Amino acid sequence: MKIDIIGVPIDLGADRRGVDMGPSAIRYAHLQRELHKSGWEFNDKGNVEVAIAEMCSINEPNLKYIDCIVPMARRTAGAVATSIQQGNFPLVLGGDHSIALGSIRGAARHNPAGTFGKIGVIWIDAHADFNTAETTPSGNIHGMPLAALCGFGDSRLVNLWGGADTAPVLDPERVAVVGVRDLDEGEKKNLRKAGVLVMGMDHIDRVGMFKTMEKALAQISKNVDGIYLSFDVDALDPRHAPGVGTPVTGGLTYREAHLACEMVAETGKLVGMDLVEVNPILDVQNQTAVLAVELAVSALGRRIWTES
Ligand SMILES: [Mn+2]
Repeated sequence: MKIDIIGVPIDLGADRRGVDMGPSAIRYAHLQRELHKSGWEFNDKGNVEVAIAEMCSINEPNLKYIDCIVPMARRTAGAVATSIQQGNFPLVLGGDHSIALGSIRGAARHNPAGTFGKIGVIWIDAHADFNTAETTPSGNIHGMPLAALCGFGDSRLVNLWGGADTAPVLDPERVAVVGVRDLDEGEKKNLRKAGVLVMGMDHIDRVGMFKTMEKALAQISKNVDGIYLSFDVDALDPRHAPGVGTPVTGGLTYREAHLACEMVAETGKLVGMDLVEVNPILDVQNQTAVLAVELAVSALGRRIWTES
């Protein structure tokens, strides 16, 4: 397996500037060296072309910068689809979480069955990103990608192309959100309606990360051709990940985050991964980007000790 590194330097989906520098920060945190140490081959594909805020305008306050986000998502979907078609593993570096509109669409569209709805998703995040234009308190599109992938929300986000690909990308019953602790009221209703499995911090407190991930993986890997991991680093407690735009206290510990990634790797079904919301402007000595690199290698299968 060869890893394709794909950067998507976009901050238009978020309130805070700075996550557009996430791909640079993650590369600077020795991503290539760490992949090499584990013996994986990789290709850095560079960055997907994205507009900057000064080139775009907020025409719709409930869908800020949608006119610039949709083309970014289309390009990202194309890059990820190409990677998977070539038998490679796309490692997609954000950027804010709106990049998942493209990355997961690209992965689902070109799964081995060639149809939508055949991949399961583990979405590790402090938030569920399940708002629509109607429920969003901020208008920021990085709070909407998972809803759109499940078929909820504005048709331009649900269906980037129009035309034939009108079915939702994901079956919501093959989606689990892990680590959440900050949900909006309308978003909760959307999640219930969709039937997404929500494993909040309260659940992790009670049963632990191991059982939480066992349940999540069991649910989302039924009848799927692959699993996609979308990892928002704000899932971690801000003690470990200070460099994020929307920190929420009470998050995952360092080891809980690694355990989740290791368990995803053990399924042997992982087809691609996002690492999003690293904000070097708010970070301390690039430690959040270093953490992102460590989580990626865990998800790819590096172990502290493996008996052979
Ligand atoms: Mn997110």
